[in-house]
Amino acid sequence: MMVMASPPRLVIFILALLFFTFSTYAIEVTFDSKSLMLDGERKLIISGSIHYPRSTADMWPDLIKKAKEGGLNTIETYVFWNVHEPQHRQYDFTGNRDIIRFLKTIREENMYAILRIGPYICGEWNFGGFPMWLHNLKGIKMRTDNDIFEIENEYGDVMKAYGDEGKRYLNWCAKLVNDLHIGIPWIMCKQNDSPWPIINTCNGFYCDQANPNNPNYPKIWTENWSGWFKAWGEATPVRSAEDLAFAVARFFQLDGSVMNYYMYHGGTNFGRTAGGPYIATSYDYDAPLDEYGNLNQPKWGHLRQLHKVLMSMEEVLTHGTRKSTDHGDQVLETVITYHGKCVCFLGNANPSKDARVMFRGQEFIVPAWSVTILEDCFTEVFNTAKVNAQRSVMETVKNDAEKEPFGLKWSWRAERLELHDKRGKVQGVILRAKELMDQKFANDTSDYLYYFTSVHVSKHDPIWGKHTFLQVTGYSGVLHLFFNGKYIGSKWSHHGWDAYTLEKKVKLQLGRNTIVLLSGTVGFKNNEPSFDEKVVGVSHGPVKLTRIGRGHENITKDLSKNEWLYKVGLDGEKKKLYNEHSRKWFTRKLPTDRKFVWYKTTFKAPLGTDPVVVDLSGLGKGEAWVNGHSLGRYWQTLISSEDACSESITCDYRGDYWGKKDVCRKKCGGPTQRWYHVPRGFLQNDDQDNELVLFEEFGGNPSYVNFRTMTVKTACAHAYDGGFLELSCQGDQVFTDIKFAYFGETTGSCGYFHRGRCGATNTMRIVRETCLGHKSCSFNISEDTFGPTHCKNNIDLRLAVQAVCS
Ligand SMILES: *[C@@H]1O[C@H](CO)[C@@H](O)[C@H](O)[C@H]1NC(C)=O
Ligand SMILES: *[C@@H]1O[C@H](CO)[C@@H](O)[C@H](O)[C@H]1NC(C)=O
Ligand SMILES: *[C@@H]1O[C@H](CO)[C@@H](O)[C@H](O)[C@H]1NC(C)=O
Ligand SMILES: CC(=O)N[C@H]1CO[C@H](CO)[C@@H](O)[C@@H]1O
Repeated sequence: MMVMASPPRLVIFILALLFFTFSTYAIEVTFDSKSLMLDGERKLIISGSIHYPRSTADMWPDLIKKAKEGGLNTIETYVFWNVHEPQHRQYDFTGNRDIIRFLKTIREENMYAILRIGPYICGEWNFGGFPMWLHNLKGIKMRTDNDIFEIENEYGDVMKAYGDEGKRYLNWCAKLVNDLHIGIPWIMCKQNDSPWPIINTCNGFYCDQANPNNPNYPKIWTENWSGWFKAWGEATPVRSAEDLAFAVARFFQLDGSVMNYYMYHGGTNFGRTAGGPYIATSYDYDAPLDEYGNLNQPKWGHLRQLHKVLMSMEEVLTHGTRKSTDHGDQVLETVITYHGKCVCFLGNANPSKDARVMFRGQEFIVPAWSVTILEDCFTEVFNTAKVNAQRSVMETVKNDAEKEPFGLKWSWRAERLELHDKRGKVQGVILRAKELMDQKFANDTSDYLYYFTSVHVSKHDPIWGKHTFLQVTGYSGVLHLFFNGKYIGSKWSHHGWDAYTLEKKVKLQLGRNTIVLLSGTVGFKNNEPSFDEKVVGVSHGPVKLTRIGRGHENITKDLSKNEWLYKVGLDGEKKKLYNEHSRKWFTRKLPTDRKFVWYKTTFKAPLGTDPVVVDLSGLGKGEAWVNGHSLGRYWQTLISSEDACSESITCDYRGDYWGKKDVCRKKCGGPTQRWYHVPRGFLQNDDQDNELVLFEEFGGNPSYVNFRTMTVKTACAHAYDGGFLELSCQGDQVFTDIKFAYFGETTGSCGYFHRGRCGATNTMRIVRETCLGHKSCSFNISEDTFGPTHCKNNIDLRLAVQAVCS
């Protein structure tokens, strides 16, 4: 089941298009209905989102290079306010927050950049990119006509909820940015009423049917959702290469000229940057580049071929005149002509029926839910449903630098929980209030906030008795409960945003009884109207003691207006246990299944250049650090439901991706994430020891933890006659075996290919000769290459290959 009930990735609003030239000189960016123009020259913009804080600075050159090789000419990113100004007036542009270095890296590849300046950003990013201190400024009302709050972004979908003030504010924003005269166009996503000259643009899985609100605007697709994000307790979403290519080809068929993949590289929500709440640490997004920066094949390669075809037609697509003819049954032909040149698209949006289209005297078979592109309105050069790119099967490989991969030696320390002392006192209190506070008041410097109170009970008190319960209602996150110095229970919100009530029987004592609530957030909300005002923590409560009376009537004492004391964060966080070497850690009696424990171990970095991951199986919930860098939160015990995945190995790409395409999900019935990215930039080189520290909140066993690398072990293809196939291994690996190779009639899929009745008998020998011992190899797929197949004319000739890399 799809779990995010909140609207998908919402919205957008103002975004500046900032184009960097190859030289240091700026260029002028203008537009009309057909395209953007850079210094007067029409351009197709094929862009992809890569968010700089979701990778490390040393990964940027490779990611951007792979994006360029993948056929993009532009990289898009948000600007993340809360990473740059975590505390009021304290700025940070170091490490992976160095946006200028990121933009320079883009320029070094001779690519353009689109900058979405925010300040609000949706992006499954903590609190929509707003620093929490902003919310706590006196008199502020966010995202509306309010003097303290300034500028806006991604507003279209939520504006209505702000009434007239919302509209006034929208116009104020538009005027503000226009008055800056910076020489580049401004755009607002999903803002159908954007005021001139701010271009409204579309976000979605498909944007072919969306049109700008002014005939003089180009058609821009700012967020083409290349996949989807993961949340704790959910399975892994998958969007097929065929469907994504279909959406892109349709968009360019129907007047599109600027398109951006959201995401091209999703990356990782390091530290506590994930929003949601309950957005997972991996932000892989099933994007063309995977979380670690590997090619996600066949998506990357299939789209690359499409981009090459589109770019080869740039002149006609950006200048030409379009004429579309409806063939019925959702089949649409579009002819685009310019100065005697011609490009044609045959689109079949029927989700189940292949189409035979007669076009200029030729018959074309256009598979269901696909687009065929004809280079000169005659030769088919691409069909979105025919994937010629390799399918890579990623596998983890054990750490060759460790002699005993499962023999990590652990030491540990218990978290020093803050409970009342004998006299009822607590240390480190930052606030006393006669109310239950929303956790946001603490400015989000830690996931954890303590709430303390105490109750005096006398013999005559109506709640004094044996059958007394403590009930606490919390919102959005995790709660641990302590009574009279003892842990009595935990509970958490199901999806992250819902309320939950924890009820536990307690043993009252005469005199003082102490109550401690330890509330933990798992990312703050990042979307929907007034998301910044949603309750977090034990806020409204109530917190009450209830005794069940003799006649089963309940006697209740509401503690919500008691005096409450507040303390932020864990003791281990304050002592920086994730990055210090002076304190004592224990090596004996390693505890397992114990709450609130810190674990530490050392390991050697795996050799080579393949991405490094750590397997956190066996643990509960918490946060992990390597050499002081946070890898993010982990949550191994929140299991996704069994029934959200398809039974079959392949998922049908046909039909609208959203909603019913839940069948494409993977990894149901297990933890949402098993492998956590350890960027090589966090590791010490050579033979030096690296340190892994875990804070385990729920209880688990670290003995299963191990480090691995992620690489391509199997490369498969099922490519079409007339196409071109390139097979590659990753890093330093080469092809060492060919398990299957046949050109002719072939069926099945990777790992399960079968020969049909006819085919070229030399295929295996030719593939072996070409590929074995090489990092990559390529073929023109035809009888010229593999020899005669003796297949009848009505058989689709395909090359099926399964190769092994090592
Ligand atoms: C949170 O930030 C606000 C605004 O900067 C500040 O006034 C307030 O004192 C901070 N609260 C805490 C608990 O640090
Ligand atoms: C009394 O409280 C108990 C424990 O919360 C609850 O299960 C029960 O429904 C309550 N009874 C009444 C009559 O409200
Ligand atoms: C594929 O064919 C093209 C032209 O037909 C040729 O230039 C190219 O070298 C061939 N590639 C391979 C790998 O055979
Ligand atoms: C999920 C979503 O927002 N889909 C949208 C994608 O774009 C099309 C066309 O603009 C909309 O109709 C969909 O609602």
